[in-house]
Amino acid sequence: MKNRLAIVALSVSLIASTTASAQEAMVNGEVKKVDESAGKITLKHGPIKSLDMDEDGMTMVFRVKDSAMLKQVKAGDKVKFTAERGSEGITLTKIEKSK
Ligand SMILES: [Cu+2]
Repeated sequence: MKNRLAIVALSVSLIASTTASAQEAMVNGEVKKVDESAGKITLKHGPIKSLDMDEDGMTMVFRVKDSAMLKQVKAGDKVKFTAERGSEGITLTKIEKSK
């Protein structure tokens, strides 16, 4: 009985994580410059469908939601990120190093 409950809980969390990753597709990019004090990062990035950027290899400056996000990355790193259009321009909502 206890085992059955554990299996149910596990499948619920699996469904939840699959849904989350489908909603926000990560974009591949490469860090060109990090400006932690300004809370900005320059990325060369692949197409971002949700922002109508179909071009590959575009380099641009992004604001970040939280400048602490910039501590995890440095120029030259290959990264995956998500971005959204906010009131102050396009903002990175998530960034992680890609393996
Ligand atoms: Cu762009």
